[in-house]
Amino acid sequence: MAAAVGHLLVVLGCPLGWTKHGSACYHMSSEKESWFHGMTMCQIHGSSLASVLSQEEQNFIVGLMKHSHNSVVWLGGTDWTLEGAFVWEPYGDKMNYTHFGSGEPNNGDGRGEENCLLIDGSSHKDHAYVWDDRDCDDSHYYVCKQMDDITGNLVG
Ligand SMILES: [Ca+2]
Ligand SMILES: [Ca+2]
Repeated sequence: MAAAVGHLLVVLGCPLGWTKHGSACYHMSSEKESWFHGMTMCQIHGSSLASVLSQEEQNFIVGLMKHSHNSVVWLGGTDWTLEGAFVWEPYGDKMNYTHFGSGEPNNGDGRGEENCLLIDGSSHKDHAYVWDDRDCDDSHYYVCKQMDDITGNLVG
């Protein structure tokens, strides 16, 4: 039994509580945090708030959200450096793939600034799991992504 478990861990290659997909491991939080505290918790665990680099990865993240029943989840994007220009933190990687909802990002549309990225699968966005910029201080569940290689974001 122990051998079987050991073999399983080697095959999956991710810490307990993380899910392997492609060359990365993902962890869905069990608590709501601000964007900043979510990023900090991911970094304590050797990861970052997740980037979503393709439709295929978007589909995977949506699957994780449905599995955990978390309909609104922080991702690792901000437009902190240049308003309206979202990048993947913490390295400022360019977003080639995006999945923003209609009219987003809108920077709050006059209700106060919105600089942090999330996926919204709630009724607020017709359960469409589209991206939206929100107030970074809001509390939401979040998803961490740990790359096999720390430069994975840059090459991947
Ligand atoms: Ca903004
Ligand atoms: Ca918005």
